[in-house]
Amino acid sequence: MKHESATHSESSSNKAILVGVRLPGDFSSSGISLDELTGLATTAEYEPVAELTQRLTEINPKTFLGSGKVEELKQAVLHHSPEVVVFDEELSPRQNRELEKVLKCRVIDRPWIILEIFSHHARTREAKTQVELARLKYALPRLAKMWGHLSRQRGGIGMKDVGETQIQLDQRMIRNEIHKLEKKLKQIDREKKTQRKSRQGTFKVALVGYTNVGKSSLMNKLTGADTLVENKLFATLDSTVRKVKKNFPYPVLLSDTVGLINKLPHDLVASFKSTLDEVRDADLLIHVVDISHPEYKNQMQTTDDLLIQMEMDKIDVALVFNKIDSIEDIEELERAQEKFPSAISISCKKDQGIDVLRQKIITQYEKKMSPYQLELEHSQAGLISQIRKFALIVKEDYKEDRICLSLRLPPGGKAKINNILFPQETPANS
Ligand SMILES: Nc1nc2c(ncn2[C@@H]2O[C@H](COP(=O)(O)OP(=O)(O)OP(=O)(O)O)[C@@H](O)[C@H]2O)c(=O)[nH]1
Ligand SMILES: [Mg+2]
Repeated sequence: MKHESATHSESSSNKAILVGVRLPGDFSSSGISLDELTGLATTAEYEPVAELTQRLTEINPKTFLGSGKVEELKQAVLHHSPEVVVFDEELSPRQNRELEKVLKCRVIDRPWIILEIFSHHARTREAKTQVELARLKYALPRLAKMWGHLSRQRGGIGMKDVGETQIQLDQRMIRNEIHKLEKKLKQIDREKKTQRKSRQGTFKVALVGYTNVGKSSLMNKLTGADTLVENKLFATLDSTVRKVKKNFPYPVLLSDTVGLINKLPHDLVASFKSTLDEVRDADLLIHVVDISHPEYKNQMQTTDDLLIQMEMDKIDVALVFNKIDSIEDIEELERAQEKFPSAISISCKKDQGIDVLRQKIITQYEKKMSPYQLELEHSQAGLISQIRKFALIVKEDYKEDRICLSLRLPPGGKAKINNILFPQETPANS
């Protein structure tokens, strides 16, 4: 896996021991891979120093792992004196507490490390509110334990903004805080709804996919924008929407958004509703896959599953295989292309296949357009330039008493025509 390694040369205080398991009922023969957890840990600025894996026949309700493995883990903790032990699964509050007691070391699980990363990467009011809400919801049932976590303010990432005051908060106050954040999000939601309404009548394309597959890179390629691209998990947390006109016969709204990952904390998905609504509103999804990644099939499956969970599986999808420049096994690419013949293979890095993808977007757009006949007075001829901004004018027929236009309109185009013809009849902020 390609991740930036954290630089902790001067300090070893961020050392982490990673723990992965194969859950009961999972009979796959492949080894237990901690590559992704390593990526999450390094992105969260920990330095993985040891790994421990176990196939579980049953989950111990008290300590998650069997007693022998817990003992082994205890020895590893004594040996390495890490800052944290990170589990690749979600632990129950009880398991988390017990493990900390036995190991005498801070224990965090996969949802928490994802929340730490989100918290660190959140920039906008919306993202910050969403992450804070998810963090508090996660913390609530774990309160006794979280006091310890929240008070131990590690330098570097995550918990800083939780602050001293929260240590004194009781459950009721956290509930109040959750309530406040939910209200704030509702307000943000309303604002975004108004924004989305104003975009009616323009074809909307949303980039979706696993984290780090190259969504923002593709956004930049298609728009000429400079959205943050980083070899980091969850570099993007917000939705960026841009109007693309260059090389398209009519403007397209393209949105880049937060990446997905396996075992995404449930509260986080729920909290990111307003960010993800940008995707829900799209006419076409571009599902970007990093075809050079050894786990690309699982990543595709996770993305498909999450799209279903988020009720976005009814939207048309164009599949894109990115990073073909760094693929090692060319036969694997051929197999993938055979299995998904409509997929478009591209490389953002080498600028390959982008034109083919652009053409595909145009084809999909045109498929969604419906024919429409419009008659205008000659005095309304000035409106044609406004109509041309979003509709395809197939024919302009200047008759003696009127102008007859044969149009092809995108979804929402009729409402937009009405807005242009009768601007005063549409309330501005409804
Ligand atoms: N080799 C290669 N690397 C690429 C390509 N496209 C993107 N990358 C790299 O992949 C990494 C992730 O790219 P991003 O565009 O930030 O990916 P993302 O899907 O937006 O990631 P998140 O926002 O973190 O979910 C960066 O290091 C990019 O330079 C490509 O075509 N080939
Ligand atoms: Mg991104």
